Amino acid sequence: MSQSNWTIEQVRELYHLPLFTLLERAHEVHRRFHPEPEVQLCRLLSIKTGGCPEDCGYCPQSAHHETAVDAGKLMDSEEVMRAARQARADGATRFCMGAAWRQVRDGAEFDRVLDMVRGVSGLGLEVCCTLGMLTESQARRLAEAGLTAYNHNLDTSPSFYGNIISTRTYDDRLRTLRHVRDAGITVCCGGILGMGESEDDRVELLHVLATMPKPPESVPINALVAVEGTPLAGRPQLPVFEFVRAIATARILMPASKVRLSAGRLSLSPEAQALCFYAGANSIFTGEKLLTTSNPGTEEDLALLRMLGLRPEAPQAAVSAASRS
Ligand code: SAM
Ligand code: DTB
Ligand code: SF4
Repeated sequence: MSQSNWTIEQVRELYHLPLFTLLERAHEVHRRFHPEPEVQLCRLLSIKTGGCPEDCGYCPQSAHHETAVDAGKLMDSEEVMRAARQARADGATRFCMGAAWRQVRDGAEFDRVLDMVRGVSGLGLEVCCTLGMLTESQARRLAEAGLTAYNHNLDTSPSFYGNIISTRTYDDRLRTLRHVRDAGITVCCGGILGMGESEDDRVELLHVLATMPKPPESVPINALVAVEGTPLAGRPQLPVFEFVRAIATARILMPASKVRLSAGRLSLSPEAQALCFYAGANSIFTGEKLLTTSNPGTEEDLALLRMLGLRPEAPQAAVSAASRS
């Protein structure tokens, strides 16, 4: 899919349609592009936790905030492989490794991450990493190691961004995303809703995502997990219908992408999650932990999908062939 020419007015109009009109349109697009009643299960692992020099206002891993998260070292590769095998056994088809780094530094630790990418890819899983900013050559090395996707979120609109993060700019984010794209790695890029942004900020974020030279193949939509000790602790939850509107709009704007109902599901009822799936969400993280915060358990999620007549997405044919070797 190449660059789309949605205008900001068109996106705003979609977002503000009567809810059922928006849902109908989104669901129709969803059925056309994703005819199977499937939801991809992904698993997250924090391979390097806490002590991050960035000051992202939502993040429990920032060294700028006093939270219950302690800084740790880069995990051992064998331990990572154990977690990836468990994820595959639990039905996940994508494994995402996160590090609380501002940017990747060349050296022994990056070499170990490259080994982890090779190892997880060898299990037949899609492999995603989120490691902070990347140079062109680092993106190339990740691609060579077999990385499927790189997650790097824009988080919010360009105008609201400065209220949340001061240690890097929107343009820094866009630069890394370009490096990822140029290296031939698929892009995973989305945002967080419920940080105090306006409806128009949500519209702007969706517009930026949808009008990139090529839209992200994967769009994670996170509901803020308001963690104690972060500047956003105590923030009231976003009304569910705002969240659903953002998912439906994302589905219409980026029809072929995976829209991922990401962090914050513990604060969404089964009914709210069902609406999100109807609106076009077709992926979740499973397992009791995201990176540092809690998430519904796998059994609970499988029961919810069953109840809704949805099923976990099966591994792709090529991927399952790799996993038999
Ligand atoms: N340090 C890397 C970076 O910022 O790109 C990777 C890890 S970072 C934790 C990955 C993403 O998690 C962030 O971009 C943000 O969108 C999301 N995230 C972090 N804390 C969150 C929270 N409390 N609630 C919702 N999403 C959160
Ligand atoms: C994304 O957009 N959401 C995931 C993934 N990308 C890396 C991370 C959510 C993290 C939630 C807070 C935590 O558990 O620390
Ligand atoms: Fe660091 Fe990423 Fe958390 Fe920001 S979101 S503080 S860059 S780990």
